[in-house]
Amino acid sequence: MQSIVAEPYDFAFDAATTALVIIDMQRDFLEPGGFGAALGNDVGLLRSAIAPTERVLRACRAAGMLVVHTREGHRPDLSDLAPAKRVRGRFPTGIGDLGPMGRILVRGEPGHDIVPELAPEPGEPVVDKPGKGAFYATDLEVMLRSRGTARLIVCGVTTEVCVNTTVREANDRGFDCLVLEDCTGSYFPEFQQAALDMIKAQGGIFGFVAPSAALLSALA
Ligand code: TIU
Repeated sequence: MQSIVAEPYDFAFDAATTALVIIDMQRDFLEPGGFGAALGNDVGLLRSAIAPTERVLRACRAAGMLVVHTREGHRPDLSDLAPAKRVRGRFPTGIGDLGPMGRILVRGEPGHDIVPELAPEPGEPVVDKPGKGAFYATDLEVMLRSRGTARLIVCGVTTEVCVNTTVREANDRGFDCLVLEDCTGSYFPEFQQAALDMIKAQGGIFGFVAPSAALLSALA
């Protein structure tokens, strides 16, 4: 076992039973003209997560860790899009509508792709999810359990939405989660801090939080 300096206390892990999970680092959330922008957000606030996540991705690949990528999005016929999710917000351009990067949050469209800096390599599982949590209506759990994965190192966007939802789902399923704070991002600076605090408070009620440098030095 190795140890990463984290809050509320050190996170013990070994490469064989730990997966790096990168949540929804998609053009739809990180580039202008996608879903994030359609919701009225400044996507520039999320882009600081790309470079540190790139470094973490390289280090975890070199350590031989399982790397899983997730993408939020829907089938082209929108048959997996709950009506409540489709209409929520009453925005003029919604999920399935045509935007500058193709149909918003629809699988196969340019906006649904992971940003080029973090593109999956052949053999790395990509989990397409219709919800905010990566365990809901996906095969993520069976993939992790089949490989003996016990703990997750989590990066991605947004911190209070899909990262938090996924960490809560993982925690209830018995996975130990470490969130790398600089590898996450929120459209709301006040939510960024609160979302990280919620994970590590109360003795790590949902998991652990650390800067990516702490993981990189443990793996070096
Ligand atoms: N809106 C927002 O903050 N996030 C999402 O809709 N999805 C994810 O967080 N991936």
